[in-house]
Formats: sequence, structure tokens, C-alpha cells
Amino acid sequence: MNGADLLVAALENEGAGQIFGIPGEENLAMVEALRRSSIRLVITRHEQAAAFMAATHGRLTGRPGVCLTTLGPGALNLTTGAAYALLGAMPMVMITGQKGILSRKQARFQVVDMVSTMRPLTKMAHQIVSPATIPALVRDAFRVAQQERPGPVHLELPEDVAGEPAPKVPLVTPHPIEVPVAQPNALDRAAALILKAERPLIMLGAAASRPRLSSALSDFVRRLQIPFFNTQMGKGSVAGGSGLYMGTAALSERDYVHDAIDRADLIIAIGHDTVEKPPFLMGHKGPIVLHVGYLPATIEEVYFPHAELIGDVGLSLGALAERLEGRLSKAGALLTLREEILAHIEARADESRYPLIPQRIVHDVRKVMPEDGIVCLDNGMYKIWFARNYRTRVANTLLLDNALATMGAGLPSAIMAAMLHPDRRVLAVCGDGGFMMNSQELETASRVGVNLVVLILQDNAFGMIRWKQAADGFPDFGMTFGNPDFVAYASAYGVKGSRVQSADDLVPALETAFAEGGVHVVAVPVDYAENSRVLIHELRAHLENRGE
Ligand SMILES: Cc1ncc(C[n+]2csc(CCOP(=O)(O)OP(=O)(O)O)c2C)c(N)n1
Ligand SMILES: [Mg+2]
Repeated sequence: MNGADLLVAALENEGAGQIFGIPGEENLAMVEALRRSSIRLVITRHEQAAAFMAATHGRLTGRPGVCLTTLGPGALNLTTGAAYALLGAMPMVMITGQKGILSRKQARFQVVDMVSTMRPLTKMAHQIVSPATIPALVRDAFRVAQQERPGPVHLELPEDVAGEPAPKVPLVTPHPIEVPVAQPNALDRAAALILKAERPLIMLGAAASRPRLSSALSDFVRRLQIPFFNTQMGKGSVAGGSGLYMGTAALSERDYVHDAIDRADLIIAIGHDTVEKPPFLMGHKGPIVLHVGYLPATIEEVYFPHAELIGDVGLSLGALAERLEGRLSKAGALLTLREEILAHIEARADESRYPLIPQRIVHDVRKVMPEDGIVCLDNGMYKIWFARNYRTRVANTLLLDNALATMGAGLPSAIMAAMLHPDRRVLAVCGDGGFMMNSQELETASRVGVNLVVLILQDNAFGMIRWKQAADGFPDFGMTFGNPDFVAYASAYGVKGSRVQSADDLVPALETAFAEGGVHVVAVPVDYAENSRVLIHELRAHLENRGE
């Protein structure tokens, strides 16, 4: 047994079922160890995609995804994925190769100090200097990646350490760990604040989407009957049908959901992570904010809670509900605003203009996706429309990145979701800009054999930036490009492609693609004139009507 064998045994010991990546010659001992292991090596066509996939594995399961690359150039391609996992709080273990460290037969060829490069992008970055340290290091890496706040870790395995005979060192057995519950006095203080509130509102943030939390959150909301809204990354964390959903804060202010936020006198912010674009701008005259989280709040100009409830979120909320259930006569005070807010959001959902408007696209996607279907967004203008308009009833069924907000993650994250949930419909939604950043992964998708539909919104532009450019009064410049024929492009990968030719064509195109199985690309032309009409002019007029 050599260092690589021991590393692979340690990964098996952690329950790692697959590794995503692209090996180099420095990893060949590792590849050989993997060949003889129970772990599946899933080759991607760019290391960035491997990191996005491993991070999404962590996001959807709570258990770190693992990715593997060579040294220097391959390892550097992981950096965007590392930042995606760090900002997005997704557990991930990255393993990279390195030249031998005991001798330098190739001088400095391809050598980059990856441990230093990864340090600010990870929770922990280490070079493995001897096989004997591997069992403890790997256990530590998985613990650190997984524990709150989750994120990426990096281990570098030099070629000579990988090939060195390993001593008989036992692996470290993982065990379950419970997070402490909030202290009784903190619970009493929080309960007193909520009892005093005249117009309480719950906000569900990114950490509310942790896979282990969904039933506890739904119970809390159901028992207290306080209406809630969510941040973009908190979508779906309360099971559907509660009748208490007030909307999603996709903008930081002035949207319809802010009618409720602005009137609240208490916001119970559950799992809010300030990596997200602010869901509202906290001011010194605004509502009392109670932060409920696994960890204390991070203080920002726009987020400085007045009270905190720190500890296991599910158990703490259970203890809070025990103190409050049946005692909150004003719990539903803000519910009177609900119907009007939701009606505004649903406007124009069935408009038949062609190219299609974003509201219609969101509406039609919702129509073909079952409740547990998973939509994975890339980054572009449509993210705001999906966050705002797409109703989710199951946690982690709209995967979006409102943290690093990187283009290029949509397709890889959808491939991962489809691998984890072969029984569910999975749809990637990408702009024509973002799709082309990792479109080579169509080959990965078709090789691993997932069922996946990729919807490309075509405006031949970096629409989001073009919109901001116009909104800020700049001339239209530098944001347009040409595209391949997406149907022909799909067929070059051996996957099916279709183009939506009329507004009424989108639903049947998606239905056909899902019914046929395999990988499908559906291109739909989008008309982004609604961006300014709704998100600027309509909202401005609404605010004036409110008299503010
Ligand atoms: C990797 C990366 N590069 C640049 C940006 C800045 N950016 C955000 S949205 C956007 C345009 C996206 O264009 P597209 O994918 O076509 O979506 P659209 O907005 O047109 O729907 C750009 C350039 C980013 N977020 N990530
Ligand atoms: Mg575009």
C-alpha cells in the first residue's frame, strides 16, 4: 500500500462514492488506486465543472463532494469552484497533485504554490508530507468541510508521497456530531421579542436550505403561523401549502415583497448569510431583527441584528415554538398584504409575445416541473425573474447562486443534481453567455447517462449587464455577441436539440424533451424589454403610490 492507496482508502472510509475531475501525470498512482476502489471516477471536460459538481454534491446532500486535479494549471482551474463553495457554504474536498517534494527532477516546471493560492478560498489547505498523516488529515478535512459554516478544503498530494510505501496506520472512524442548542436565557429573550411584536415576519436565508433542516423549519412556521419571505438561496425551505409565503426578496428594496418587509416591526431572520445580495437594507429606524443561526451573525452596514439565537437551528426553533405556540394573537398581521403582493408577481405570466418574456418562461417552466423537480440556474438576468416569480414547495428545488454569482455553474450543477436524483426531472436554465462558459460539459452529461434538459435563453447578449448599463444611463455598447446554432451544437455532441418557435411552443418543447429522456438542449429566444418596464418603472410607480 502506498500513499495514494491510503488516501483512497481514507476517502472510502468517509463514504465518498465518486470523484470528479481531470487527472494529470502526478495523479497516476491515485488514479490506479481509484481503479481498484469502490469510488467512481467521473471525468469532466474542465476542472471548473468538476468543482461545481463536487460543491453541488455537498449542497444537496450535506456530505462533501470530492474533486481531483493535477498540479498547477489543473489545480488553478479549481479556484472559481472553490470560491463558489466557500461563499455558498457548500462542503467540498479538493485534492490536487504536485511534483515530488523530496527531490526536484523537473526543477520548477508547472509548479505553483497551490496551498497558498487555496488558503483564502478554503476553510483549510494542506500539503500531505507523508503517508502516515493521511488518515487523520482526511478525517479532519471532511469534518472541517462539513461543519457549520460548511465550505471547501484542499489537500495537495505530491507525486512522491503518493508513491511512497504507507505504514500501517488505522483510519479514523467518523461519528455523528450534534450541534449545541441555544441557551434557555437566549430562547427566553427571543420569545419575549416575538411576543411583543405587532407585525412579525420571518425571513428564511441561505442556511435555511441545509438539507437536514427542512422539516424543522416547516414545523416552526406552521406552529406559529407567522408569514415568511425568503432570500434567493432560502427558497423552498418551508414545505408548500402553508399559505404564509409572502414572496422572495430578489431585489434589495422597493419590490412588492418589501411592502411587507417595510411594515414589519420584527424580522426573525433564520439562517441569513450576508454573502447573499441583501434581501432588504436594514436601517437604524427599521424593524427589530432577531438572527437565528448555527453561527453568530456577521455584522454589516446593512445587517446588524438586535438579538441572536445561536445553536442548532432546528432544535432551537423547536424550543422557541414550545414557548410561543398558541400565544401570538398578532402572528398573521401582515398576511393582509399577501394576496396583493403575489398577484403583482404573477402578472403577465401567460402573455403570448414572441420572443418570450421572462414571466412567461418562468410560468411555463413551473408548469412542466413537478413539485420535486430541480431547476438549476446559471447567472444572468433571468435569475432575478426566477428568484422572484418561481414558486418552490420543496427545499433545494431552485438551485441558484446568489453568493459568488458566477456564470458557468448552471450546467455542471444540474448534471450533479441529475446524478443524485435520477428519479426527478432536472432542468438547467442558462443564458447564452453562461451556457457557453461550460457547454463542453454536455459531453460529460451524455457520457454519464443522465436525464437532463438544458434551457438556453437566447438574447445574443450579456443581458444582465446590458440592462444595468441602460439603467445607469450608459449607451448600449459592448454587450452583444453571436451564437452557434444551438440545435446543431447539441447534435454535434450527440444530444437532442430544439428551438422554441412561438410562445405556446415552450411547454410542449420541454415536455417532449423530458419524455424522451437523455440530454436535451432547448433554445428559447427571450425579450428582455420587461426588465426595465417592470423592475424599474413599474416598481418606481408603485413606490410613489405608496407615498414614499
Ligand atoms: C464568470 C462571470 N463572469 C462575468 C460575470 C458578470 N455577469 C453577470 S451576469 C452577466 C451576463 C450573463 O449573460 P447571459 O448568460 O447571456 O445571461 P442573460 O443576462 O443574457 O440572460 C455577466 C457578464 C459573472 N457573474 N460571472
Ligand atoms: Mg444572454
